[in-house]
Amino acid sequence: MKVVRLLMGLTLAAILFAQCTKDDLTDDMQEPVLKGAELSGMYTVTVENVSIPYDYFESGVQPVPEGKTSPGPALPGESYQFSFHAGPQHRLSFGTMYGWSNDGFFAFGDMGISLYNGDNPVTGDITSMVQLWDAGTEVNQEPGADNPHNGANVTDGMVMQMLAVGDGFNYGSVETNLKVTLNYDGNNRFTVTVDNLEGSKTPISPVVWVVHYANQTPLFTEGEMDYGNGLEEVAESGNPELLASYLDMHSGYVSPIAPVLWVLHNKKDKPLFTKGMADYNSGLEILAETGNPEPLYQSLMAAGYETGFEAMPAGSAENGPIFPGQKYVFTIKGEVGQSLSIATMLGASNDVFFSTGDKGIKLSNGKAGKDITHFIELYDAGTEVNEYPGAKGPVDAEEDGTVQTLKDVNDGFSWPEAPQVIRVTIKQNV
Ligand SMILES: [Ca+2]
Ligand SMILES: [Ca+2]
Ligand SMILES: [Ca+2]
Ligand SMILES: [Ca+2]
Repeated sequence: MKVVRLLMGLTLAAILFAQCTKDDLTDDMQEPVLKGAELSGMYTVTVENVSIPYDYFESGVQPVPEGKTSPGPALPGESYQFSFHAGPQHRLSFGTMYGWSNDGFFAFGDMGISLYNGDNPVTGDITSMVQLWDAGTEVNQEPGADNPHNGANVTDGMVMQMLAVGDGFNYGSVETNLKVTLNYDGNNRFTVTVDNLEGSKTPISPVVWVVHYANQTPLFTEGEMDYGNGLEEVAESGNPELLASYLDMHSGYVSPIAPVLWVLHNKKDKPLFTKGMADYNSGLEILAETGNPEPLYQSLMAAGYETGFEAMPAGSAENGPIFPGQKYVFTIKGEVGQSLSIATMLGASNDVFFSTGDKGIKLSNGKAGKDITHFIELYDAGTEVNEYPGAKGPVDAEEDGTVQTLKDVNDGFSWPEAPQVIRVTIKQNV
């Protein structure tokens, strides 16, 4: 589903770009819109984060037991395996039905588990972090293959640990039924194996999983009613579809945009970088790797440029990056014919930044706001090795590269297109 949506998004973007080439738009920008207007003035620039604000990072379902070719339960002696990406800021939650129960499921605590211990990925046997839960959506009956599982529907029950329910039935301990192992594959990728042990008392259902953030309870909240997003179906029938599609709709890459640096210059100058050449070592590396524009700003000031940066989101009293729905608004004093370059870090990256390119864009007359997003591209500073988008690990690796568009880097990752994250408009104040 997500693949389809992503492809649709890319197709749409391709169509939009196909309608006008960069040169057409540059020509248009050079055309004075207001004949006879003042040839200098203030411009207001607005930089917005237009990303879709997904709640979670990644999600999925593994419906096929290892070694099988079609979806189905994992019987005793069988297992499920699934892989995902995560950084130190992420947590993992999953759910799988205790098949021979009415509404029992195995899961971590409601906030999931951390995947890093300081700088080190967590690996090994994590079975002790798994518990058996009662979804609170069906009256319990004796677990087991030969017992009826036609308990009455419950509409006001709470999700609780089975141990706390105290129904008197013997489900076996988690350790006698399951073994859950976490493996680190490198490059921010983990693989989880859920072994349904030979001596297990029950089959288990396809595993639904989600990689999320701290303080989120994506599958359930202990002591509260089921959310109605599909966990009831997982816990009562082992059907993962509803929950998996809900999580899929709410999972994806989201990045903040860092404070925006701007500089005015002559059209022949390339004050920020030269495409295809190493970073000038005047502050772009810091901007691209940490989001801090100040060292680059200081260098440009020292070199005599008209420059500045905006670090305070509109309507906020504190400096910080802009998240989806937020924007920076700032004013620059420029002259028609001067070039404007901007640079701002794509927050959830190693050294990727948005820029108008090494030549910048030409300021023109016109009090109507112009959307200049089509001049903005994502660049890689060539100073830190890229990692899986949004799952940056704790250790950084120096990169001895050149500044180039992210497209030209070809790092094999699927990054967003610039207009999926940023919108930049400029308006001349008359
Ligand atoms: Ca129950
Ligand atoms: Ca029910
Ligand atoms: Ca570096
Ligand atoms: Ca890089």
